[in-house]
Amino acid sequence: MKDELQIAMADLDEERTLMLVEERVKAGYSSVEIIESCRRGVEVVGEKYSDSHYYLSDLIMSEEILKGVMRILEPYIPTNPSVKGLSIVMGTIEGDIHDLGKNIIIYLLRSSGYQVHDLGVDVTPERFIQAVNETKASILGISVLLSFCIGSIKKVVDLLVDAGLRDKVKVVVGGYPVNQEVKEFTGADFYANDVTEAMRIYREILEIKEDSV
Ligand code: B12
Repeated sequence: MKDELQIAMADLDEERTLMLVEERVKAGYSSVEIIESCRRGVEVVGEKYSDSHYYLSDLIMSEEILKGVMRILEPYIPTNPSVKGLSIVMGTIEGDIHDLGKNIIIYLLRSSGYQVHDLGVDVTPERFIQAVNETKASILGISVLLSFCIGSIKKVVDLLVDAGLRDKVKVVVGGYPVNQEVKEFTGADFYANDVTEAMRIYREILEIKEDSV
């Protein structure tokens, strides 16, 4: 079935994308479903960029449209009282400045009640460890879009082991190139390359934490 929202996003048709988002909100679609359609649209933008049908400016345009989508969705993201106070450190790994996906996940987590410490982009493995120490976070989320930066995530996990923190922190990696192989290579606990799976994982971690109390 053709997804009109995905197509509008892929065509970089801002007006139509935002109109369809408004329509879907009114029709009762969840924020996660709407974001997922948009993400698939941006994926097509990336493919068109790779095929030289789109330019770098088009990638930047997709970012602008996605920000507009998030502005519409923000008031509709449901809160979950049981997550109050659970602390998460998030950042994009060293060498990588992609942050759209990370920011979407942060939006959703904060709106759900999680306390998220956003380290931004191009974050060194040492900075991640420092932040976990400072905040006593129990979840570390690392975003990666550039395949050649995946090695630095393994370094983060190794440093957590060296610091004696590995048992205290669940590591979640996310982004376009992550898969089971990346999870195993880096030593992470979970991986997600779409918003539905990402939010399922955070719920699962929450349940594990509640069971262990
Ligand atoms: C937009 C974009 C850009 C924008 C980024 C703007 C920004 N502020 O982020 C700009 C123009 C700056 C850019 C630059 C570059 N880009 Co770029 N970019 C993209 C593009 C088209 C979309 C990425 C995106 O934002 N998708 C939408 C979001 C919503 O999806 P997402 O990131 O996957 O996030 C979702 C999930 O993965 C997950 N998630 C993400 N992070 C996390 C974290 C956690 C903890 C969890 C749980 C989940 C999670 O949830 C999100 C919500 O659904 C992709 C193509 C693609 N298919 O991904 C290329 C792509 C990632 N870029 C690429 C490249 C090569 C570059 C450049 C090197 C280009 C250049 N020649 O200069 C530079 C890199 C600069 C750098 N050092 O980082 C390649 C990477 C190839 C590779 N495998 O290594 C891609 C795949 C394009 C391609 N096909 O060639 N890019």
